[in-house]
Amino acid sequence: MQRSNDTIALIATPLGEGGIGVVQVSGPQALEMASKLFMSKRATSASGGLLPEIDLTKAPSGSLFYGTIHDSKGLIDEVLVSIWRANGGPTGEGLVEINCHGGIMAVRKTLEAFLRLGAREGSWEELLERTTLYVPGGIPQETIGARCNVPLDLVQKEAMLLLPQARTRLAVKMLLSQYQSAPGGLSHEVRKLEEEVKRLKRQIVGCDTSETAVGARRAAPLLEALVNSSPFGLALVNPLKVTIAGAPNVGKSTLFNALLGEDRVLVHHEPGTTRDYIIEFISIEGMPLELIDTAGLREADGVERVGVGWARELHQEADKVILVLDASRPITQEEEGFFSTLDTRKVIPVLNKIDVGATRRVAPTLFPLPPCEVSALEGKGLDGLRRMLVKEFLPEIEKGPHRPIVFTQRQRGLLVEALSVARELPRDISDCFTASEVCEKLDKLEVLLHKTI
Ligand SMILES: Nc1nc2c(ncn2[C@@H]2O[C@H](COP(=O)(O)OP(=O)(O)OP(=O)(O)O)[C@@H](O)[C@H]2O)c(=O)[nH]1
Ligand SMILES: [Mg+2]
Repeated sequence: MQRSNDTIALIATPLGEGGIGVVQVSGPQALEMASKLFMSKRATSASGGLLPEIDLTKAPSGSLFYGTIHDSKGLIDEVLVSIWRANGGPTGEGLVEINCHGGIMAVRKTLEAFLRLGAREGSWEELLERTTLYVPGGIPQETIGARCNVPLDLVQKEAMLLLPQARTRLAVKMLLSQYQSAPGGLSHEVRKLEEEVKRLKRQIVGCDTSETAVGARRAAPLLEALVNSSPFGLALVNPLKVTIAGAPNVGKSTLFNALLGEDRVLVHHEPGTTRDYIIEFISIEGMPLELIDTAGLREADGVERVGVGWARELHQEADKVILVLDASRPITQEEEGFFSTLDTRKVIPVLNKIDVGATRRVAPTLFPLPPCEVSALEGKGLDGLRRMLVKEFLPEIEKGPHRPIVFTQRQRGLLVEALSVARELPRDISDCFTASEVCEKLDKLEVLLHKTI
């Protein structure tokens, strides 16, 4: 692994009110700098004379110390400091993590103290760039040297960068699974394929070209399975946008609150109550969804007109639109007018207020899907609607998060390309391909697989 020769320091937690704030320092000078600023509590609270000060530069990797951080002006904060040495630490170089009290001042001043000693202010992405394979629970003694200082591959870095934004437990599990690079993860699967392509390339010299080509063609179904996992993986990390559309007063906000499980937005019997749009995240079967309540669609004036304009734009951009109809009254011409402006493929029709009386059937030709019958007020029929919202992901959810799953557009783009190259290879040995044609395709395949991880 290439070592960086500067030491970076950064605030790893969001600045603001909170219990703790963490400053991380990584690089060849990290431990030395920390030992200049840190004073252990053992040295200051001894009952029978002072104990010798702890020397962080000599302390064992993975140890944690309680004490204080000082600069030339005096005490900054009472802290916990953990340290890792180059060998066996997550960044493959000295790493110090200072757990300060939360808030802005203590964390900022601690960072500044390191910057004054020569550290450069870095970013979390930069720290990740230096991060090597981390084995939870520590690296077993016998594998030290073999496994430590293995830089994270691209897939692992992407997983780490996306983890803080994960909104559901399923998304976290999926990302951790891909991060661990163990069998069953995306990197592992792609690396295996790459090794196989390399092996076939070596074999092609002095061997039957057609057989090699047919062997390489076996990559196609594996790549296809990876590409097919991408809608699920992408939706786990980039929640689908779901808007709630409909005429004023049909119960959009009531439904929004019911799906969210709290009274987040104002509900009123007067049409035109919601003017702004309101965004909240919900989880259905572990799938994160961005749910957006909007103004009721109708010809309006003034502020309401602006809200209706926004609503129309949001429905255009949405991945899915829950179209709410009022079961207690017939569909109006105005409603039919805006139905025609929606992309019917993404519409999930919902017939609300079924508690009021006999439900009215919507013409089956109007939308590809039959409407979900619900009472947002009484919470009836909501499970059916929830299932409908994640219908296409149910088989993937069933298979679980611990398998190779494509979760970024970058990975998807490269694997789609690799799949099309694999498909160009012959299915059986009767197809005539020259050795140089097969070699060219294997080269392309190898490059694409290599770029993915
Ligand atoms: N009986 C019954 N009433 C409902 C139901 N859902 C909503 N309502 C009532 O319908 C009225 C309008 O509800 P809202 O949720 O504010 O309707 P909206 O579509 O958001 O209306 P706008 O914001 O004006 O576009 C309120 O009086 C609700 O209590 C339902 O399932 N059954
Ligand atoms: Mg409303």
